[in-house]
Amino acid sequence: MLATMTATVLPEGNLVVGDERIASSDLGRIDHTNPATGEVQASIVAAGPGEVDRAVQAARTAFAEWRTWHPGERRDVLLRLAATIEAEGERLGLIGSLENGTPIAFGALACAATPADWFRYYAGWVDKIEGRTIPVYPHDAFDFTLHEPYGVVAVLTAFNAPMGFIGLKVAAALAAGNCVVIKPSELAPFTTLAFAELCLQAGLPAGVVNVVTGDGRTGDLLVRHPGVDRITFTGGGATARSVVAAAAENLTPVTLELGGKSANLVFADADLDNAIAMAVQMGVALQSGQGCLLPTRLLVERSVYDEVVEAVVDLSENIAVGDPMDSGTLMGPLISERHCERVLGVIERAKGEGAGRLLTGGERLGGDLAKGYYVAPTVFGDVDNASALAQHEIFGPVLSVIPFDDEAEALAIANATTYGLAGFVFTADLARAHRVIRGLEAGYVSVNGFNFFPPNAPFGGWKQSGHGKEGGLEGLLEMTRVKNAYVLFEA
Ligand code: TXE
Repeated sequence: MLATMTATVLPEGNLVVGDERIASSDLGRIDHTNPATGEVQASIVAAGPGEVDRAVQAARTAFAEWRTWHPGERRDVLLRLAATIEAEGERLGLIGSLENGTPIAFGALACAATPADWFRYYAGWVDKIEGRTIPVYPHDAFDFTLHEPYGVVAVLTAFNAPMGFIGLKVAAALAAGNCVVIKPSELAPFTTLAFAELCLQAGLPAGVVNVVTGDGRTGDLLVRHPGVDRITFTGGGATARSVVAAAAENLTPVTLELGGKSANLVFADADLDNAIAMAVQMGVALQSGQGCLLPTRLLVERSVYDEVVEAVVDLSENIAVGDPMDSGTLMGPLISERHCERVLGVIERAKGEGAGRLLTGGERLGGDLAKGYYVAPTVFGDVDNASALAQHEIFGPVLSVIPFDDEAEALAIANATTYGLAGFVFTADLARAHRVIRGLEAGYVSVNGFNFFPPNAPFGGWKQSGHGKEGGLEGLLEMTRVKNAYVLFEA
């Protein structure tokens, strides 16, 4: 049944270049494995130099016309695209569950409703990209600024939320008048391919959105292409270093949205039930821990530490782990065998080094889940913040709990990391909340809750979590270049 459904639901895995579909390349094809079953279910083209060049040329050709569209028309076609994505929510959610194990309960939200929201929001900006007039002298001169599109934007995305990244990156790029070449992760390419078809269906001209699938080789070819005017990358730090080095060849500007090891500070005066529920939902279960901004370090004030740890362990042991196609599943598999083994290796090393006390989990799940890439919800207590367990992003369902005695110590622990993506705070003390907001070295801080990627707010990391913003006016301006013009007509 699953095989039949997969065959009918997953796109064929061919490149979308202009209005062409390319089914082969010199680099061959790459198999795709369903992470819940461990079975090969489809394949994608690995785009080579020729295909990447054709995609960049298609974007360049389309750009000449796309940038001259009346703003109202560009706004309207992006609104149509948002509606088209939303109408396909169930199918996109299904594809998402098959490609990266996102639980179907969240599929339509993650793969359709959220990206559609971002396209509606940025459609609203199209006719409001305003510049400034600059006071100049003599008075018969005129000076002003323009925000112009870059042209061809290369969009490289990670496996864990491909449609989310399309919302964060492509909506702003198109609203600003750019065209895009998207290179999704080879581990989750299919929702992006489905998106490209929906763009044509909604009336975007061929070439405005192009998709070249493949692995790092294809990504590297795209980043190095001299026809690419701007790059926006979401992924890991190691890959980001390769991307920046390759982009340096043409001095192509790059936005980097990278990993994190975000701290979640729970003070004794907080609503502890709320804090505990959030700590487990976001620090262990969500996306099986495969999320960049997830609060994977739980810092708890010592006076409530034992109470919170006991409740966190109990809640973690009751997370509904299972088949992502089952509507009751809260946590699905990790993305691949290799990643699953990597996470289990981190857990074993942490146990061996005495980085903390393993309180629950730590093992690969068997039984009905043995064929998939499942790691049990895992919690370590009394973790040494200097340990690899606390310092390095694991990208799995592994929570490190650390006690603190006072606000200054909590901030020192939270900031003692090379990352700076997000910070979370639970407290009833408003003054303390504002002190901690200012004290955290992170691009995003959330107090007593979490506002799930609203399109009107800027998201992006500090330090080695990257630079650049996605969302809000900041995200739009990232996709434009400023031109200053001075005009003088002798009277
Ligand atoms: O990333 P990878 P993954 C981060 C998360 C974690 C990582 C996991 O923290 O570190 O992403 O995602 C392509 N030249 N974020 O494993 O391996 C590759 O094919 C050019 C942060 O997918 O870095 C894929 O398309 N491209 C994020 C993309 O790069 C190359 C939220 C990323 O791959 C390449 C979610 C190369 N040499 C996850 N090698 C945030 N901050 O928003 C690979 N690629």
